[in-house]
Amino acid sequence: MSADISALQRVRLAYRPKLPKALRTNNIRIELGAPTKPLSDEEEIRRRFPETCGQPVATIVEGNSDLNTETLNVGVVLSGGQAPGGHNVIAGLFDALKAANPNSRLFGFLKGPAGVIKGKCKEITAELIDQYRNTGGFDMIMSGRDKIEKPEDLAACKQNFESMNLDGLVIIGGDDSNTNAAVLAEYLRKEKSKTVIIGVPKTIDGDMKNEQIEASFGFDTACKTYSELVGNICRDAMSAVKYWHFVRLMGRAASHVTLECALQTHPNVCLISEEIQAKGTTLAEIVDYIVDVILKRAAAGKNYGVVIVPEGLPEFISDIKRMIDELSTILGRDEQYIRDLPDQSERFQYVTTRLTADSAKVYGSLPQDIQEVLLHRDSHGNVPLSQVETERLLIDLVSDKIRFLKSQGKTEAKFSSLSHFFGYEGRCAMPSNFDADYCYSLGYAATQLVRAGLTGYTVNIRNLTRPADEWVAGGTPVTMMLNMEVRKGKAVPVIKKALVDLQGKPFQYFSANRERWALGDEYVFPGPVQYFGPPEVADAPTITLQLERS
Ligand code: FBP
Repeated sequence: MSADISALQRVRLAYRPKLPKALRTNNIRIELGAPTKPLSDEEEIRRRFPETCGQPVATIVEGNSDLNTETLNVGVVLSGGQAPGGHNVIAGLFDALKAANPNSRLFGFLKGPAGVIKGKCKEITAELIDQYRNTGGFDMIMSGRDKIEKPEDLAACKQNFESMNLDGLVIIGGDDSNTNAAVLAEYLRKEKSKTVIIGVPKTIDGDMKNEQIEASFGFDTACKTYSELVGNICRDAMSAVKYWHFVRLMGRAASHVTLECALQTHPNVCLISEEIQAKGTTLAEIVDYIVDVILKRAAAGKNYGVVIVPEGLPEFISDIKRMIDELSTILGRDEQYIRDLPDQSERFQYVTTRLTADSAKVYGSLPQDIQEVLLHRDSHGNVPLSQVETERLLIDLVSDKIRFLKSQGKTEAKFSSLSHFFGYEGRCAMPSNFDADYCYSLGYAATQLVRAGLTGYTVNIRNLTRPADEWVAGGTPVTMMLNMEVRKGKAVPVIKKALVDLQGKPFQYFSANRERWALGDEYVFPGPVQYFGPPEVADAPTITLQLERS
């Protein structure tokens, strides 16, 4: 790491994250609730997780401590995409371990789950962690997207844990990585290993949430960072009065990030994939809707505006979704073969002859670069949506339509467009106070679950819209969040992704206001993340969380 640090980073290194009241004392115990059930597909999930399915919900409460105070060796790994606050989870883990027993040790596995399989790690010392407190990024131990899944990988992990005398491993990851944590926990239990596995809910996408897990960490900072940028663009649009800005926002399948940014900035158009899917809206209808807003604004003398779209959009447009699902099945069978074909035209030929006629037509209508991206899946079977330039596709289709309408003498709208993608800009931002506190608390609580010998749990902190003092920490059995889904053509157990709830308050608020935002210039400018100042500026959680919990 560079020896030069910014003035802000210097000050942030000294920031003391807030903890829930119960975690501020060493006199704590775990209270266990009633046995739990998987979300659905109970029989199949019980069959696959006989050792860990049905475990009770855990809550950390004050008093009568019976937690392990012996010396513990604990590992930590960062899995998947970066999210602001990862270093604070590790800081919380470290501080809690040392508070319980100063001889306990924490080891960071390097470059994600691959480091766990290969047994590559470094010890997290006080000197090391002190350089990373309250910083963004995952660079202290780095991340990766490998999956611990094959029998030989599971066996390698067990062996590494034995040789390190590891009492617990904390996997910081999203829905797929927490699912993976459950698989590893189940395997280790069956093998009578002493190592317990605890997951931490991470992802800027905001899609790992449920009754127990109110938010994934990183969503807060990422959305605030993107909202600052979208707000700045809104102001530029109304200053220059000559551009339509099309902004795609990261967030994978779910539209939580885009919805939060809309709530924070009030753009003229915001597409929510879940609504598009529910209504069965086609690509042509989406284009018609955007063109309609552009023409109405042009008629009012406003040849400018801002459109925001979620990166997951293509997977929610009915005909494109069908085509992607068919492609996934083909890739599940022949991925390597397709990869090895020498050029794009052969891949195109191979795929289109195996798709149904309708899907082949949809695939053929997409630009070549998008066709190529759609032939890839990550280790969890996800389409690499961050590389699909939906904003450009929409600009092309909207331009064509406006050109056509002009040729018919139906409009005189001027349409000049610019495209943006905000994704990687927000994933390593310096964590907001909310994420700094939340992540530190998650790490602190994860240590307590390890001390209690629990395995196959995702740590949770509830009551997040209240001051940190009133937050409640605990653990959710991962099997409670599982359902069966088809990935790469095979049914597998996975944590159900939380998509935008169209009956939920955040969407309802957006839906009630979007018409006004479309035609008026009702933009809001959130400005940059603030670390100092009144709590309503520096500590407030996202609007989504506030509305959901109100
Ligand atoms: P996680 O689900 O692992 O948290 O990743 C989130 C994300 O930022 C998505 O929003 C995005 O689609 C993806 O990662 C990009 O992946 P990559 O980092 O491999 O380019």
